[in-house]
Amino acid sequence: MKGIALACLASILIIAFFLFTPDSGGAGIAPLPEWPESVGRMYTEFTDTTEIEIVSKGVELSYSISEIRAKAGEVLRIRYINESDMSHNIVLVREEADIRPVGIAALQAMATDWIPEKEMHRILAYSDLAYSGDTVVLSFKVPPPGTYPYICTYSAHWTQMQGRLISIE
Ligand SMILES: [Cu+2]
Repeated sequence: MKGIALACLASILIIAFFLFTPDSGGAGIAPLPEWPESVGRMYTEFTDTTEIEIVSKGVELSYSISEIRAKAGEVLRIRYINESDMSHNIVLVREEADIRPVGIAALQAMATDWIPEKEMHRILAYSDLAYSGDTVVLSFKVPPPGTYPYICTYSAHWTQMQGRLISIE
C-alpha cells in the first residue's frame, strides 16, 4: 500500500514537472537546420556580396553546389564554370511549383537561349547560356527568406539538374 502511494506521488511529481517547466528559448525563432559536414555543397559566408563558384563536369546533369544558404538582401554572385560536355545555364525560380512550367516552356525557347519569355513571372534571375567550356556570371539580390529552386533549362535538363537557394534572415 505504501509502495502504491509512493508510485502515485512520483507520477504526480513527474507530470507537474512537465506542466510547469517553461519552454526553453521562447523567442519563437526556429533553429536553423543542421547541414551535414560531408556534403560540401553549401555556402554560409555572410558578407554584403558573396561570390561562389558552381561547376558542372562531364556528362552528369548536376551542379557542384546544389544547396546555397545566403542572407536575404545580400548580393549573391555566382560564377558558373561549365566544364561539362553540354550546354547549361542557371535559372532561379520563385518556388517548387515553378520548376515544371518553366522547364517545359523552355523546350520551345531555343531562340531566347532556353529562357522562356512567357514564364518570366516565375523567374527571379538567370544566367546566360554557358556552352561547354564557358564561364558565365550571374548576380542578383538574395530574395526574402525562403527556398528558391534553381534549374538548368537547357534541353530538358531541369528534371535532374537542380539546386536550392535557401535565403535566411
Ligand atoms: Cu544543363
